[in-house]
Amino acid sequence: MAPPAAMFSETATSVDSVPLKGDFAVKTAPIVQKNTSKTLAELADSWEHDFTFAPIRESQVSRAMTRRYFQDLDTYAESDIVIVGAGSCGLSTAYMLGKARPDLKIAIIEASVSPGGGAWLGGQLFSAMVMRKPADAFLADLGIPYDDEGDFVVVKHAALFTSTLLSKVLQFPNIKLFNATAVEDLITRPMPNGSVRIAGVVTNWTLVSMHHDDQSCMDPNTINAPIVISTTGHDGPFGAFCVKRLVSMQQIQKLGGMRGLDMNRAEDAIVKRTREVVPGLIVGGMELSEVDGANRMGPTFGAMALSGVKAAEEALRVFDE
Ligand code: 48N
Repeated sequence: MAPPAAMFSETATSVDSVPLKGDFAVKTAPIVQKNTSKTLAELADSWEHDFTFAPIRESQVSRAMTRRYFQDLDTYAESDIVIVGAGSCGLSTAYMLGKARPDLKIAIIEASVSPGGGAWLGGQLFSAMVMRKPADAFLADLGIPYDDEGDFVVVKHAALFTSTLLSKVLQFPNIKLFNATAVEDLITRPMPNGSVRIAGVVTNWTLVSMHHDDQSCMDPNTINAPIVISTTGHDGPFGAFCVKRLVSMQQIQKLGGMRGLDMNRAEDAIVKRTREVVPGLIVGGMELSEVDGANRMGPTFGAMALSGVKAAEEALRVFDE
């Protein structure tokens, strides 16, 4: 049966004869791809000759993307662990968990389109990244080269750190990154003593979350998880989100508020105090400075990496309890 002409553009090309899936499935002879996969060297000889991409129909691209995205939303609707924030601490946490527990389903929710937070590019006026020892152990584990300056090491560009870490995290089959997606609330369950335990997150596309005041509020998506690890940093439009929400839910009295810059005090405090702040919610990275009133450390990132290592340990301790 010839497909209805209306479906195809007037200038039907070989692309339009590509079989369509679904309601418009049309039986046509399989397209014999002139260009089966070639080596780059072979391609170099083809530009002026027979170079062409394999045919596609736009709907195939959309279906390839949306099928996977909505399958992921379905798969991770029940997660084992949710990490809020894909900055240096959140990604370090995910890396440690991905290595330790390939059996756990881990969802990372990142409000920005681009992951990395302050360690990507935005948080650094100067591109080289300093980490004080012993955080060089984390860089060595990742296989990231650095200059050894004695008490500290220097990665030549923060993007080398973040892109290497991000690449490793995204290659774990049990980890899914939902970027451009904001956690806009927490799922709670009542505890016997009248407090609550955190049992997941409420998410929306970030642009929707940012327009609650001028658009009708779009009903959110939810992810159930016994453990949420919040690493939402200390500033920015969504900074310290989860701990601020704990205050507004009256689960913690008030925030300590981040103190002035003192590298030596700040980095030890952040790593040592990475912990489960309320049942089901572990806080790490600079979000913690808002809870405890820790100092800030400025452009040194060892505490973010090691807070992530500790947050992963805390999550597995709670998970295996
Ligand atoms: O990089 P950040 O802000 O947070 P950390 O804790 O991973 O790293 C902090 C570090 O970059 C510093 O601040 C350095 C060390 N400087 C310290 C200083 O003294 O100035 O990453 C947080 C990520 C960001 O990518 C946000 O977009 C994201 O979390 N985020 C959220 N994602 C989803 N839902 C939310 N509600 C949300 N809030 C923040």
